[in-house]
Amino acid sequence: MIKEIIQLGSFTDSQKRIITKIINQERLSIQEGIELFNFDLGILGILASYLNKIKNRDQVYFNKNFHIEPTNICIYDCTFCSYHRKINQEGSWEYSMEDILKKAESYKNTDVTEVHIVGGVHPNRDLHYYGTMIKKIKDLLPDIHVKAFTAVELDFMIRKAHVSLEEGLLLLKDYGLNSIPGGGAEIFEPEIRKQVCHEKSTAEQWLTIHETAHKVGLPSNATMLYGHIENKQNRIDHLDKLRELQDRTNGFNTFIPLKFKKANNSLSYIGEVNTLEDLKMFAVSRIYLDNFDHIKAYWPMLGKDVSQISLSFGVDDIDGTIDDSTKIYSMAGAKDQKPTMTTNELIDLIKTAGKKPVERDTVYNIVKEY
Ligand code: V47
Ligand code: SF4
Repeated sequence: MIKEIIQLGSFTDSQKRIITKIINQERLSIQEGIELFNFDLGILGILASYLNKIKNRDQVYFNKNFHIEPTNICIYDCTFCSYHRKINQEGSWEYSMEDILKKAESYKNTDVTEVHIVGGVHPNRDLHYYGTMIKKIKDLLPDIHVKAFTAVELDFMIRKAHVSLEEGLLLLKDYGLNSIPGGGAEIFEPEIRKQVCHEKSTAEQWLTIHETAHKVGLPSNATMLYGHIENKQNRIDHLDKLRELQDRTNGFNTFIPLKFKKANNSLSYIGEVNTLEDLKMFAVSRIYLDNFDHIKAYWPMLGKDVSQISLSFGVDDIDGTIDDSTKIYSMAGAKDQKPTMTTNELIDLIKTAGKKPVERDTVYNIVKEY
């Protein structure tokens, strides 16, 4: 196998060593991770697919989900974000509890398994407000999995309630929180973080919140915002911190590389990276994060076509049906302005890529194989 792959191109000695390590499933160093970006895309695809096949065979996961975005009012001002507004600013929204429960109620007697709740960091809403929201949603939809609040939202709401991080997470768990989404991680490198989200929770805080969540029995996802002002070293350093935490807790379900989308934000002038770079990012993530079972391509951000192609670059999950319930990416210029996929569309997308569609719940229990 190693020989066959090496015969496919002309590689430096160092690249040959890296290929050999990957095929033998040995862990790559930070330096080797950075070097991966210099590989030909086709070879990266082969290597990432090889590792993905060992972990997931030909299975590609999706779920039936919807989002609730209670507000886009946010105390922060991340430069990449097209979504946030100040109180009373044009384009702001703040749904009432009644609106939110009406939305949840519309999923009664459906086979949706997950609600993903995420929004701006509202100055006046605290842990008990959001906890009550979760509890009332669970009263309406007792079997739904509530994946809610980025570490940045949690950081604020828990501090506002004057309880410790662990107490805050346990309180939310008691209200019905089941897991934590991966947002707010952006890029951990302090200098870059200062330029893209200087006010909000630090990298250390993000990592501590996820570590504590894992400790109290709340699994979570991890993300990285790529394709803005960060460099390759920053990306691998970020992955390395996630890999290190996963070694200690094994609490991450999946890693989601989030591509910077340029419309309507202060970083628009940078533009967006091309598809080749997206595919490299997915393949490198699959190769470097040897202790993550799953790599997700979030189709509302990436588009359906590129998400489908990513299945040949180490990706084994494309998120879910969404049902036109999120605005984060449409406001940043994503192609699908009303993101929705029926189950049949998801199945078809996966099957045409030569893979096996598997409906999962949030924590990767199999719901149905197609
Ligand atoms: O933290 C905001 C990102 C995140 C832009 O856990 C942007 O399953 C690109 O975390 N361009 C929130 N990205 C969303 C998120 C998420 C999404 C899908 C699935 C899961 C999961 C989590 O959205 C933010 C930020 O990194 N974001 N604006 C933008 N212009
Ligand atoms: Fe607020 Fe999140 Fe947007 Fe930052 S990314 S401004 S924290 S909504």
